[in-house]
Amino acid sequence: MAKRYYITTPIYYVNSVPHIGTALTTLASDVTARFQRMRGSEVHFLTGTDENAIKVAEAAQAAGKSPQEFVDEVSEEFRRIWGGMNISFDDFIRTTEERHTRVAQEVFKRLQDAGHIYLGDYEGWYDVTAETFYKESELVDGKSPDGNEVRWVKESNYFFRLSAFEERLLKHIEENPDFIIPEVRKNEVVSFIKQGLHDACVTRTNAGWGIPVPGDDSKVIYVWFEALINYISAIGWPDDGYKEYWPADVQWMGKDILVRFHATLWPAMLMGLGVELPKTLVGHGWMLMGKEKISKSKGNVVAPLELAHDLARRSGCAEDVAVDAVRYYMAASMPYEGDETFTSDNFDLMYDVELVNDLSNGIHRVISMLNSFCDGRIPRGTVPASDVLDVRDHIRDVAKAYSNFRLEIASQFVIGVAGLLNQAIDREKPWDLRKNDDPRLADAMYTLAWYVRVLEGLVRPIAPTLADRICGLLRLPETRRWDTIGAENAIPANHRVAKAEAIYPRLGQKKAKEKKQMEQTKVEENVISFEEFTKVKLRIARVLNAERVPNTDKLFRLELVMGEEKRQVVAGIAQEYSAEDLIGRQLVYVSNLQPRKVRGVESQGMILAADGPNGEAILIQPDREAPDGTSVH
Ligand code: ME8
Repeated sequence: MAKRYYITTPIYYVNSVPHIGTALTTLASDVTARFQRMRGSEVHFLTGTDENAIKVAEAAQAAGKSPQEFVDEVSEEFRRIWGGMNISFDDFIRTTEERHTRVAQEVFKRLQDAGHIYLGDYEGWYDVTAETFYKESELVDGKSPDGNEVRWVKESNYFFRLSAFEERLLKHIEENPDFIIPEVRKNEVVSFIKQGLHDACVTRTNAGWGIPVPGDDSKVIYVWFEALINYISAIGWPDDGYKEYWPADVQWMGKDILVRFHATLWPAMLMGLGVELPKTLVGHGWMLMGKEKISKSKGNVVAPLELAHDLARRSGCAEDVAVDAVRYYMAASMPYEGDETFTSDNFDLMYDVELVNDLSNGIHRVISMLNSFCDGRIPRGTVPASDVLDVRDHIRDVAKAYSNFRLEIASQFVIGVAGLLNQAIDREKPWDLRKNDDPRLADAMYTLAWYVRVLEGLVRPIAPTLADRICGLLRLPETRRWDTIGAENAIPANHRVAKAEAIYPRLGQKKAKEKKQMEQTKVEENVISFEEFTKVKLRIARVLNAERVPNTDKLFRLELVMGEEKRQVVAGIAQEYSAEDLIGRQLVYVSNLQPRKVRGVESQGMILAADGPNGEAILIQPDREAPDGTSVH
């Protein structure tokens, strides 16, 4: 049997349930798995829960439950949430399972027999939150480098001779450029190893929870040491069958657990066992809230399914596609080298601009036109060669980004294709062709339907339910194989489509509708105080330059001047205004809005526009010229 494409996530501590930080790694792994399956790989996707930690036992005690009862419940909750997020894992390992404890003990024994583990005395600081040992010199103001409380531990313990692996680790990293990505993380690992590795303490006193050291019941195996083993215990190591999966093709994780654990301790353990190293370790950045990492210990968590549920409630989209909006948001804002900040405004903006305007509206327009101009059928036609070439370029770029674990880039290209679809609609103007009984209508509508089909395939790894919904509109089976995306004959002749349906209704529209209803029923509006209003700084700004944001349908990057100061904003007004219309014009600008990224471009504020009757933007301009930078009240 061909070797499987083996993908792993970290196994999560069961001291609380998943939030969008933990979900980020799992989603990244799921997108990789779904893409590789479409590529024709036999995928094996493993996730699971890390249940033997001291903090898990402490959380159980706090909940008034026995540790086993507690881990059973929380682990089940992880499964439920991953199910709700449509995570397509093939196996779920729990470190309290016999298949794991047996292998963890076997690994310990083999390393001990080979002389890699010895008995010694441990005295030092222990961070229970991160389950990590620290040297005195590593503490910052008496706390761990991450700011967690530490406690002094003095025990006789077993040590793993990590120091003996320095040279081999450095050599492996150097010879295998894809072993650790991104590059910045690799550099961190290399400098960490070069500072000198200390032997790792790999046991703790047995306090009644954990995997006992073989032959010494007074100790349990240090939770990190045995947790890492899950990646091979789940695939049946040491039985030969494990080679069907191992080495893992990609091990996804956040940067917090890469340097000390996955890129040093773990490969050294494998070297000691004589087992091959994983092919690639990806250590992505963090999702922040404000300036802090989203984390259960900080208590600033956002639960992924609640975010989806809330979106469904506010926008009116179905719950299952709301989950895909969250999946899309995570993929599109995947922090690769740096970190990303979660705000609900960013989430809403991404939803309205990318999913509603670009994707859902484009598809809706095509299906509506097929219904009204072509009797609900896709006529036989030909796609212009230039569209085929353009789209194939995009398909290649999306595939490259998925293969290189760059989800944020893949999402940009996918939405870029939605942009091309909208441009094709505006270029073909099927409504004119129809009015003039022009026979070119068949080619035009076939081309547009072909774009929708392409989008369905490209977006599938990120948003499988959304892709199914698109298939429902096209009445075509799902695209299973990547290499069929963009085939020109992908749609049977005179194929009948479904009635049009807006998959993602606009949040803005819903708000506008609600507002109208409120006015009609004379419900009192939320009032704000004068002080609250004055917090918003409005100023007159002049447009110095206007450039289209590449691969978007509606976005301009505007350079604004206000006296001495220059700012840039991204504004969705390209369908209503051209660059010539805009340059030199004075506008009203909100100058103290938190900057945010729109399609990779920083938007430092917002310009004011009214919502026209069809949702179009109508810019607000001063009645006569005022000096640039003048305050507006
Ligand atoms: O560390 N942003 O488990 P854990 C991005 N059990 N990713 C985040 C994140 C955030 N704000 N918060 C969490 C453990 N993560 C160990 C792993 S593996 C053998 C043992 C993600 O429950 C990120 O992948 O603390 C991080 O590495 C992982 O969740 C930590 O999960």
